[in-house]
Amino acid sequence: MSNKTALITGISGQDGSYLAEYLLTKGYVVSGLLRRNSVAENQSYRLAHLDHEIDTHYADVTDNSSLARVIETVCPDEIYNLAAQSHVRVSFDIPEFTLQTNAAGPLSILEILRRSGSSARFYQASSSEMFGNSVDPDNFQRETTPMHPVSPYGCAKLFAYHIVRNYRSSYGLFASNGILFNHESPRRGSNFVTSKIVKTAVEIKRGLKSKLVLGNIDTYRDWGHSRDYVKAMHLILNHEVSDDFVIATGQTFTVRDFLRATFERLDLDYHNHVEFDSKFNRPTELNYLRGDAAKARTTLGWTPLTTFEMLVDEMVDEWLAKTAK
Ligand code: F7E
Repeated sequence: MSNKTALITGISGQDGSYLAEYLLTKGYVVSGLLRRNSVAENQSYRLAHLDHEIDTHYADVTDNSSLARVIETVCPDEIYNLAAQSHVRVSFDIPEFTLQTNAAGPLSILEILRRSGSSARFYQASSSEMFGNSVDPDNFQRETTPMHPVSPYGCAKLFAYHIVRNYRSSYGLFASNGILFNHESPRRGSNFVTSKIVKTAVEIKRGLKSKLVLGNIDTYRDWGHSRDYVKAMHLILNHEVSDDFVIATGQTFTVRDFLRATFERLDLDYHNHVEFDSKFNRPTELNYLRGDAAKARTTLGWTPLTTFEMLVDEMVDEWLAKTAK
């Protein structure tokens, strides 16, 4: 068992909650940053079951003095920067906020570490959105694939990715990027497409709704499970050297495939319920994602355990249980 201390920014999110659980099983002391929110429950519902096991601090990655205070207080061995404005379409509506949080935020943490001489290891939640519509000739994206983001979210994440590499080479910080492809779970926010589909399909099954309104359902995504992906984050920070790794399943499916699988699981035909609204489209769309995680597999020994079908089943079962009378 470890006696290390981890600090997780974004601990109240999907990945933050799974990572906190995982690190606790490894014996870590776990602390996290919480942003102030007018509805406190929105900040804590994913963490309620860990209430007495973790330590949370009000702070914000856009508020440098609060970051410095928490880092000084917690004195972490490992920092996982999961805090972000994580919605790609919303990043077109609030591009400056997205940049402040997703790009300037990680830079602030790196600067605090550099100036204080801290030896904390730093993990940056980089994203497959950084690739944009760039694909290798064999139809995969990997660490060496050129990155040409197509959203403010992707552009901000690309800055963070590069500044991590820059602080690693310029100052010798242990700072690593996990380039994570889409990853879902029953804890996924309901404005992301998988969770929106599952939640609404279950409500249709229960007679609470009759239709599901979506945008472009012909894009391809490589969907894994958050629970598998947080293990990769830990392996990345516990590798001998800091480095960058693609984390993905290597399988790709369309949104339509996810829709069909979910509705079939509930004995429904999606054609009878799905409508299109262009308000869910993005000004530019990322059409195709399929990640090659060979480097993580061979270097870190990481492999995903959850298949597409298992993911759909788990999400559907959870929403059925939540809405059971
Ligand atoms: O969209 C299409 C949409 O919002 C997936 C984030 O975790 O993964 C995520 O970003 C696809 C897109 O995820 C709706 O146009 C259709 O093609 O679930 P999403 P995302 O944009 O891929 C990456 C790796 C991240 O880093 C991000 O933080 O589904 N789509 N209709 C829709 N999407 C949404 N949200 N809502 C719809 O109604």
